[in-house]
Amino acid sequence: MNSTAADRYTPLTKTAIDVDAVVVGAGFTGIYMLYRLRQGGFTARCFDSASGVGGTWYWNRYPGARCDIESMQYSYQFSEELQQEWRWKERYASQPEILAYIEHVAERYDLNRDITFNTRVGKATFDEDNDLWVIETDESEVIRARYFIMSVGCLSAPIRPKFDGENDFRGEIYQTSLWPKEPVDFTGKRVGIIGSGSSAIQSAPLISQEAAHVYLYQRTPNFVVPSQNRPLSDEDVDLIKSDYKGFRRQAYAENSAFNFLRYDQSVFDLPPEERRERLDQQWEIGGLPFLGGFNDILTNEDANKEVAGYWRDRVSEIVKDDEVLDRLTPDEIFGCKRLCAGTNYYEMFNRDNVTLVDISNKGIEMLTESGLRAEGKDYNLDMIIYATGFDAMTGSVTRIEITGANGQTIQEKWADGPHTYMGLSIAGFPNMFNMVSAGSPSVLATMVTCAEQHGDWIGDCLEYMRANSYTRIDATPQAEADWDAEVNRAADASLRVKCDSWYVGSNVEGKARVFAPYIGGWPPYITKCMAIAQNGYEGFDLG
Ligand code: N01
Repeated sequence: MNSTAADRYTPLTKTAIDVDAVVVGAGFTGIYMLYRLRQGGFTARCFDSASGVGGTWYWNRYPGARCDIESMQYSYQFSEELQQEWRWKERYASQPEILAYIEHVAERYDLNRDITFNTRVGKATFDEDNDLWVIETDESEVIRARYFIMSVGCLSAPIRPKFDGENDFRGEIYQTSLWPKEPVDFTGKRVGIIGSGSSAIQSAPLISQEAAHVYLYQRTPNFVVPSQNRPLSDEDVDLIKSDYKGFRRQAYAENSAFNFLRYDQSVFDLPPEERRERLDQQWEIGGLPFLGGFNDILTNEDANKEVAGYWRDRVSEIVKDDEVLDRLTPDEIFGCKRLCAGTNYYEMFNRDNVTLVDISNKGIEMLTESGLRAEGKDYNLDMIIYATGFDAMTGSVTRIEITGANGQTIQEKWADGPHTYMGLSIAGFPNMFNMVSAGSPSVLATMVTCAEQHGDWIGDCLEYMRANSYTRIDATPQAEADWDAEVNRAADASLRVKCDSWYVGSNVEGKARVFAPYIGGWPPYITKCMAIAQNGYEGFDLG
């Protein structure tokens, strides 16, 4: 019988570790963690299955991929030199620009030398006798580390639904979240795009400019507002750079950890005409900040309906065909799913070479040799693109075989949804940290800001452990239960729990329905994180 790498491993003494920490994932979060560990004098190795840094921004190379948080905020703030020297080109950065930025940071701080690329961490087991993690890679390497740090991303476990006849299709198949590095030629091709989330919304308008025909297969429509992306002028950049620290400080005071024009007024505080003017103004600002027009869009259903009505008016000015407009109109709470920021999305449906196919009844039935069958009709296609989303928040953690104390696996622990203490720690999984994921503001805050705050908190914690000669830290079940209750309380106060979305995991069959990120706001979250540290890591058992 073949022995596994773990069988060959013999538990060693407490000091016999290969590195202090193993970090999984080399996106924004992982590379900051690596930097922070090095600053603290810890040895570390980072692993990533990609051939370079970037995480989400490495894989999602599809045409039009772009961030929905402004570039001058979606960037690191730990170094004044770094934030002063980098010049963002657009209000919302494109994938190539963000990837170039991450590569620049990795090179500038010489981080690549501790990253092993093209290597996936498949298994991690806590060794209770020695307070360390035994980590195995798909390259059969076994590493013993005191700390195991997950920085695997919230939207990094792509979903590709299985359809009958998949192997019969003779054309090209792509997936937005696993897009190739080589350019894809759409010229003269009939392209089928499955899905109508952000990835489809960003890519379809560009693809339709080259393709002979685009068929967009939509099961559920989404609310899209114009991103109002534009090049950043020197004046835009200089204004922020003249007091970047102050600008970041203001962002820290926001629930979402980013700066935007926000009004502390109800929809019903303004008479209809002024309400409309406010919404017009927000429409011109565009993107996620559109939601800043009023403070009750996501808490009051009547306020929400008003805004949804406004959205419909604006989109009806764009889409010429009323039937298409009806199909594009969601029947749900505005902004319940993550609001999509688009460029020429609705305009695209006025083109002769674009067809919106409603698949809300039977869905995609099968792939065929020459295309696919949906809603009883055959479509001839040269290319099929899956824009079908992710097993978000937890999928990138649970696809690794992680076994904590007492032999409990992460799959068992999270069978009924994620349980965490501050999102950072999971009771029963000592010396493991989970960054920018379930239980923390993560996707509801600026991810890069969250990555730095988590990296600093973990770095400080490890320094505290070292200074006090502790080798083991584990969240108490009570602290975790209290935090779970707070995560749920905050979610229940928002309309966002009311619809199906990847926030609640409903896009994955069989997944427990739990609103995974912490929606209680950035300031209360970081205040609690600081208090925990100041009180000697309250809520943790240290040993
Ligand atoms: O994924 P999604 P996404 N048959 O889950 C459909 C971030 N992001 O990659 O809604 C047919 O939103 C599914 O239909 P339905 C951002 O946070 C950001 O587009 O389940 N269709 C849906 O339409 C975003 O929210 C940007 O009925 C199927 C689509 O696939 C998140 O990533 C850009 C299907 C999936 O939409 C996810 O966005 C891109 C099936 N079997 C991504 N299965 C920015 O703008 C699924 N679908 C920053």
